[in-house]
Amino acid sequence: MASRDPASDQLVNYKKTVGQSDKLTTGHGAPIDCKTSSLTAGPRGPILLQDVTLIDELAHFDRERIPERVVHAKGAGAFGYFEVTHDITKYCKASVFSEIGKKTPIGVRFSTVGGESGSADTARDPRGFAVKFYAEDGIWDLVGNNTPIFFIRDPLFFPSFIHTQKRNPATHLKDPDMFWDFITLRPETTHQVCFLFSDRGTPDGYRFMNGYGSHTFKLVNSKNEPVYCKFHYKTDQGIKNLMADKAADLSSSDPDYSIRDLYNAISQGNFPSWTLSIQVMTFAQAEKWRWNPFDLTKVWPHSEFPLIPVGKLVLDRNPKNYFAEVEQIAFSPSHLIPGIEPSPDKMLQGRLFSYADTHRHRLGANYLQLPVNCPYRCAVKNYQRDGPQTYCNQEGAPNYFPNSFSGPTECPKAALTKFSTTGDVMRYNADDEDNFGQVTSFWKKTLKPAERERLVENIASHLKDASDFIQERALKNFSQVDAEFGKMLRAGLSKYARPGSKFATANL
Ligand code: HDE
Repeated sequence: MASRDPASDQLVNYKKTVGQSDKLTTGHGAPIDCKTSSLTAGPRGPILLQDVTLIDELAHFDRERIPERVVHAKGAGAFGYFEVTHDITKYCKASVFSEIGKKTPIGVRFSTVGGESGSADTARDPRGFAVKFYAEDGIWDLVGNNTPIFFIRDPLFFPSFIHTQKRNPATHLKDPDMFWDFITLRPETTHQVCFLFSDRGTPDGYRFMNGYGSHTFKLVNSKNEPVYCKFHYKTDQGIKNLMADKAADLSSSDPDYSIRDLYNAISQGNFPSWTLSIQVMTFAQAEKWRWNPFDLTKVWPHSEFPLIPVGKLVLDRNPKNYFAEVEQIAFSPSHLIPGIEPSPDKMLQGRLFSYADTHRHRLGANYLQLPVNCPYRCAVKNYQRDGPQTYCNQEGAPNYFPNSFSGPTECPKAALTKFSTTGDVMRYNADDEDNFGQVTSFWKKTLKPAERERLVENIASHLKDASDFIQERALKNFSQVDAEFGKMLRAGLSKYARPGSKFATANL
């Protein structure tokens, strides 16, 4: 037989590893005599209620699906380790960085964002890149994307923004008006939109892209001195993107392209890795910086805040079971360990709430007891008890605090660093912050001429389906990035113009 890739041979290899079949049992472990016929009264007769085998089978099947993630529903996962290569203890006391050579087990899930769990892997979309560190003192989740920035800077917009990327409530179709209406009404999206419609919007699978923690975090050292920080995880495989036509072809010929690529690479011992670095900004620098250091629509230029290398993320194990280890893996920016703290970034603050909330809905109140989520390198000791699917209920330990019976006690050393904040409480409008300055330098300095042309073409071929007035508004925004950008986009749109559209007669 012609040789196939490891993903295709998964069952063949399973058989080789396992050898003989085990005995078939019910969910309660009793042997099953027959798996081919229901229990009936006579050969054509009705089924008996006492056919426990059938009922067990159907009832379990009826409950196989859990809600898919409201965003990032389609994904691939793998496991491995993080190894420290450089000492950053002067910035951070977190256990994962404590000494060069130290290894911490990790779990990673890559994803697309807007599509459902059956959607195509090569869609133009940001990619999720979430890393779970199973540290000695708890779980640290770095729930990042393949982009250093995001579309919005206030979490109040997030549900609306996501609605515009999903389906129209009446037609159940993706809707270019919804998509471009929101984007053009909120010009702070322009930076991320340019990233998304550039070549990096369609990475060649998950191995050839970078990851970014994106937000500003706070690192704290053993003297409790804080600095602000951003995390970058750069691919050691090099960046590889798919051109738009290839990505579109793969959407139909191999919609699971990225999952397959990751699984096969790891199976073949070709372990992908990423170099983790940080950027550091002192509190004094943050106060004087020309941009808001907590604005997620902005990068910190490397020329001002150089990358400081920290270590390597290596993926060397495929999941043994996708549902158990990937569908049920639950990341949250609120899963932090001593030494890593949130900054005032409003988007991060919103996310600190949202993730554990969605996990309680999607996986249940005890989602942290699932093997893939539990902090297995340390013991969980607290006063939470019971609830659905309780597995570790802390035996006979007291379930109230304070108590006189050796229940767990506080660790004052784990306190967050003190910080002061002042200001009038109100809803601050951040519309007028600079929405275009960094995009202009992306357009002029980062992109090469051919890349600019592809960016314009990728936008035009999508924007063309929106209403004319929305296309006009988009042109106005992109022209503020650079007049040439606006001109090229107008020309691009006129190529696709619908008969009667004002772009058909555009004055070029
Ligand atoms: Fe997420 N996001 N997000 N997000 N996000 C989710 O959590 C949310 C944001 C990211 O592989 C959800 O478990 C809000 C930025 C990744 O399991 C949900 C806001 C970044 C994943 C959620 C953001 C991300 C998610 C859906 C604005 C990059 C997949 C299911 C304040 C820095 C993780 C789930 C995985 C998933 C909320 C914005 C990355 C609903 C409210 C910015 C990689 O909780």
